[in-house]
Amino acid sequence: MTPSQPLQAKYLQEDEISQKCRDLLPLLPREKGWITTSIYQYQGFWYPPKVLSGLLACQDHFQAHDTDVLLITAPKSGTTWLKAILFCLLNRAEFSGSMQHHSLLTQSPHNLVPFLENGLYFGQEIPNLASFASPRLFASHLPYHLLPTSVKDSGCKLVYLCRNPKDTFVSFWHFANKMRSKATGEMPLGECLDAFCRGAYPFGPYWDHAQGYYKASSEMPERVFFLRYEEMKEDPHVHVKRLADFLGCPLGKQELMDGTVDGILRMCSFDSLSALEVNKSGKLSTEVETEWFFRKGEVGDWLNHMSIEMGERIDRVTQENMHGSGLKL
Ligand code: PAP
Repeated sequence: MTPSQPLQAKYLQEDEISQKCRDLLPLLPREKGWITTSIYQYQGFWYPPKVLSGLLACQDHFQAHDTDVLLITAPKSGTTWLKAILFCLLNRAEFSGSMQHHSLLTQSPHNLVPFLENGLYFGQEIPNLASFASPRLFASHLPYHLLPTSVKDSGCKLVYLCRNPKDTFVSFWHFANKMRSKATGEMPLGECLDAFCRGAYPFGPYWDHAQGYYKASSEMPERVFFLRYEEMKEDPHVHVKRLADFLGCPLGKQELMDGTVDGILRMCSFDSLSALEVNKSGKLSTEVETEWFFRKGEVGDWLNHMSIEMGERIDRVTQENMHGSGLKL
């Protein structure tokens, strides 16, 4: 890739989409994208073309198993962190006693817990998932109503992580600017804020995304676990234990005393993960640099980038779009 070529020319290439997606695009509402030239609205949510292609392939081909665990997030809600924690929880027997040879030391959480529409089903070929051991752990940014039918029909478990919309927005804006090449330049924050408030950014609208899973978790608490980034930050021990219970692998008496939870949280902390070589200088198959997933990892960083008025605007639009769901963000 030459320095003057926008990164998106290699990532999210529009000419690599499926014929099904290609036929669909002209029929869909279109907006300017933050990373790709355009994003398209499909069944109420917005996607870059290649992600839409992955979504359609995933809906057509992904067969969920009853034992699967899916981590679902809107982008920039703390996906990388929860991927690491869930991987540790579900594979803790393998690494009991010593974290020295833990897979997280040498592999990105995004490789250990791959995305569906945004990863495994991203290319032209239907992936072979036979090598994934049970319980399989995947991630997705898909809204609830667009999950593959097999996910809803199976007994698989969904963990949904959401984050304060103002921090989510600021995190996404930073990430989008990294994804854009120097030649394309930064997106003005105000322009992105307008789009965010209209819901027109990848996997938006934010509030519809969160509400879909909040409703599902209220109706099926044994299948859908609703968690907030901020509460994980405040009391991670409590929520790791709740997660283990939900996933059907509760922490035993011995584990509760021998520092297992401390070990997992230390391993998955922002400081530990971001200091690892694989997360400092690695690249995912999508060309995304692993260090872009680690910026600050703090609650309330939006105040360093937006005015109070801008924050109030996000609060107002979030409030207006809550439709009396009972969800407070
Ligand atoms: P994705 O949805 O595109 O996969 P995601 O991991 O949700 O990305 O977004 C990265 C955010 O999670 C960053 O937030 P920030 O921009 O506000 O800093 C990143 O710093 C944060 N993050 C990554 N790892 C951790 C961690 N171990 N603990 C807490 N926050 C983290």
